[in-house]
Amino acid sequence: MINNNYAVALLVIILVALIIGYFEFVPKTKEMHVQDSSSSNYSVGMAGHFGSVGNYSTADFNPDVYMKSWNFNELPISERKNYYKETPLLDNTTLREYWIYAVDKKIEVAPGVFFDAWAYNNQVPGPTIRATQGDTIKIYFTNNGSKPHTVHFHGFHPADMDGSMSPDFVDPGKNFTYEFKAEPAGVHLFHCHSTPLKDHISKGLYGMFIIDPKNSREPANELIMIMNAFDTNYDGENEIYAVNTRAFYYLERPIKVKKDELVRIYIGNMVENDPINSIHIHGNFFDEYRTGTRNESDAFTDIIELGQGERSMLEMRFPYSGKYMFHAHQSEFADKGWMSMFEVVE
Ligand SMILES: [Cu+2]
Repeated sequence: MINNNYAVALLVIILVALIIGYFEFVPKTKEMHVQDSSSSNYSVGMAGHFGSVGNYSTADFNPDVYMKSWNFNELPISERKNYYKETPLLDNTTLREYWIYAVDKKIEVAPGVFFDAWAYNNQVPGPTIRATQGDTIKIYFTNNGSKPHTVHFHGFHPADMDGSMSPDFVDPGKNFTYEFKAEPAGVHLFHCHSTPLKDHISKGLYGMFIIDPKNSREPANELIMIMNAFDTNYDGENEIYAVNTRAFYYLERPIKVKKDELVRIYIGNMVENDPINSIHIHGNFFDEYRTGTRNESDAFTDIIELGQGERSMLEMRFPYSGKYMFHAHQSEFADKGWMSMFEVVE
């Protein structure tokens, strides 16, 4: 009899514990493991759980590789020649030819969160194009996507190379060749200029365009960063913010730099739906060269703000080893993915 009472009491305790456990645990689990792009609770779950944000289920885009690549130099030679060719010219400049295509592509912007993007060469941001001032750039553009697209470059070029007016729109299945001289030296961008422009940019059709000055810059650990964001539920607001597409990616995998080495960041802002973005670096200050067009530093600071389409070149040396955050100083953006880390090593 006593044994039966004990058994019943034990059963009741176990049941109560299970019920409490369910309500305590399950809602948190749902926040941390969103599997579709319709939930706007994603960031709420992520912000407080820095240790669990690195498990991307696809490996088709690597922000570490993107950050340090240009002119398809991340590819083996046999594959690279399908997208890039350089030819020395008699005037000591270089002809640089690129094969760029647009495509509809599902991309993973946070672990398990997918976004129906439009992408150049299967990636967001598109491949970085880099030349020296005075070089000739030729872009063989093919539109393999479902909407009319273009490639519009910042910098000097003739009007018919601007890729912005409706006669310039390249229909699906068609192609166009852009040709111009790389001018002026600096940190620029390229992006689709088809309409509605807001859609074509926020869907992911943009990339970095770097023009090095004729007298090359001091060697540095160079990092390419495009601040971007994704409206995953199409409500006109962004649910995910990042540098180089993947939320919290560099927080989980800190960017390694050496103590005292020169670090140079080429950064641009392509965030839609928010008028301004920023980058703030902990434990250090940097020289800012706005648009990278002049040799004199425009500011010595630890934060800059950039409107959409703006970009900058930042140079710094870390005096101490250790881990240092860098992130948007708009706290909401930081909580929703635009939070990253440097690891300074001896
Ligand atoms: Cu477009």
